[in-house]
Amino acid sequence: MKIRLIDPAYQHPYISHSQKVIKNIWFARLTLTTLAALTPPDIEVKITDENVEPIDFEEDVDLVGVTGMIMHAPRAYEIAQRFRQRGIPVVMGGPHASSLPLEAKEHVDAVVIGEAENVWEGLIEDSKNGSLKPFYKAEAFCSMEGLPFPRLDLLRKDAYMTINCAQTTRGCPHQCDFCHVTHFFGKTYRCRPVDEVIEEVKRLEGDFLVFIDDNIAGNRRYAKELFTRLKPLKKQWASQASMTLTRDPELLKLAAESGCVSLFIGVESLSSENLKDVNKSFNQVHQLEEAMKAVHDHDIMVLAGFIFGLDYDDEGVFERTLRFCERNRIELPSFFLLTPLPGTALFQRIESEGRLLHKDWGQYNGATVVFQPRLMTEETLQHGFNWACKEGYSWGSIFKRVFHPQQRFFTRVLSNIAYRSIAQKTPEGYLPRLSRILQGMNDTIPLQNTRDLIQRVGEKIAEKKLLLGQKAADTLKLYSVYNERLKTLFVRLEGSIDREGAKELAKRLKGALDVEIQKVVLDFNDVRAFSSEAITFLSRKGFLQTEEGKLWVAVNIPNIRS
Ligand code: B12
Ligand code: SF4
Repeated sequence: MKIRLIDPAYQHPYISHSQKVIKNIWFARLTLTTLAALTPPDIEVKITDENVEPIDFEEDVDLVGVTGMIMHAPRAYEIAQRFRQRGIPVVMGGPHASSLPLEAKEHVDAVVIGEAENVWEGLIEDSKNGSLKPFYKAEAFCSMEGLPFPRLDLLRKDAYMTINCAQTTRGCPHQCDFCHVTHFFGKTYRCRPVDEVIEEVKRLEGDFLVFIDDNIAGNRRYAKELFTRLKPLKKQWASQASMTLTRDPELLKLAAESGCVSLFIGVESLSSENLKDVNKSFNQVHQLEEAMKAVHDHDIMVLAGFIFGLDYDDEGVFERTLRFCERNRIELPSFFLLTPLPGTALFQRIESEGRLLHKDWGQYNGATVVFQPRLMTEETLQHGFNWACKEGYSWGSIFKRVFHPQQRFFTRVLSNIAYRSIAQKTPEGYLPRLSRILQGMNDTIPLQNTRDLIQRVGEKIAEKKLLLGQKAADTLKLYSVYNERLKTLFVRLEGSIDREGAKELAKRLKGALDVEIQKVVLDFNDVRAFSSEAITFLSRKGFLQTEEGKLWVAVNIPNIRS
């Protein structure tokens, strides 16, 4: 019996990679090499990664297996159709088929839902007997003990940056709403026996490998043991980890000592509201800069992932994020558009809110807007994203990010050049007009004078002044979001406000005036102390009114202009 396993290429004018880019930065997933390793030895099994070689649709085979993420679905279905036209049965598995098995079944003969380890041999037997079942789903997750080593020998070694990939764990202890991993693996986080991983790594040629785990440090005890055992092998490795890794100095040190040279870390957003909204509050915004520094201090390169289009993102998010990357010298920023993947909590929510634009899976590629964002239009989100991709890999931005005292300067520069070649293909995008203005509306205004402040008690302003020794904040913080759909700027104020602060606020609001802004909502609820001059000034301007006993007011443009 002959089996051909196929990884479909994503065909897209600017997202698909050229052979040269694949050779510079790409590695093959372990999907098909793992399936091949699970195939009984008496069966001839071959792999085609369409990203690096064409598919032979005329090949004489008995069974075709196709994999695919969501965006690969249309191409996977086309491939299946070509083989089925010749009467060759096709089976499909992987993230897409596992999330939407009924849809997949319309295009193939059999669908494997979830992991293949416990069903693949049985499926092959059924195929031999001409009795393929429509669906195969293992009753439980497979054991991580005794997994066969992936058949890396079946890959075209010269086509990739490396074929040296291994997996130490499956799943993730976290459950971010947008992520497919927890949907696929449930709440499990399973670790392979360290001995087996070490044996596999020892067999890899060369001194560099990629651990394709979703979160290599999800179990700190396991990770510490693994890193300790890796040290004597003197390999260099790259992987993915959640930010929690950066909070354990011993773990980070061990990672570096065991050869970790780069980590993909999902930072996702600089807004704690966004992180909370997608169940990722364990990324703590106030610790982000420290976390990036901790990784750099260990000579580990940071590939930081950011998502645009989350519900609290306004037009300022693109520039704010890019400047964060430059300030923190993030070697390789990766920008993605929020993409509701079927099966995830995010998909359910966005679909139930009627915000999905379509279900053309080929466009669910992380670079195309496929849903209605909350605070901006689809067009603004797409343009802002395109702008960030291009601007992030402009020479100016690269220059700001790559110069720092850590080692691996040339690796940093070369990988930026490779990423730049991808980013350059992104269509032109513009920075939303309000972006810069919003930076000024998200700022801290220092207080000139903390004497004579009048304390705010509950919803009212107390008559008495702050008593000696009582503390008032010495800054006024502005937290602003612009809702492009409502054409309204919401400004939440926090801290204390004196006359100078009030004047500065008025100045910035005036500067923020844009034909598009129809309304400004100032929220004074978190202002703890006012100077009497500030109250007079704000009241005279019409900014400060109590409405239903609350200290907030909606200000229309003409009021601000005057
Ligand atoms: C390595 C990796 C990458 C590499 C891939 C390099 C490459 N050559 O493609 C990089 C980092 C570049 C990458 C990029 C992207 N990735 Co990725 N990636 C992974 C990761 C971490 C590991 C893949 C892997 O090797 N797994 C190990 C193998 C053994 O597991 P498996 O693939 O699931 O296969 C098992 C079963 O699914 C089943 N199976 C799978 N296929 C088939 C087929 C048949 C016939 C059968 C019988 C069984 C079967 O059997 C296998 C053994 O049990 C996965 C997460 C994960 N844990 O799988 C995400 C993952 C696959 N990626 C994902 C995404 C979204 C992307 C991007 C679209 C991100 C983006 N927005 O840009 C891009 C797309 C890249 C592209 N153009 O193809 C999502 C897919 C979700 C979805 N529903 O589509 C995942 C699940 C991660 C996530 N957080 O949600 N990725
Ligand atoms: S930490 Fe990363 S891998 Fe884990 S659930 Fe969140 S996004 Fe997915």
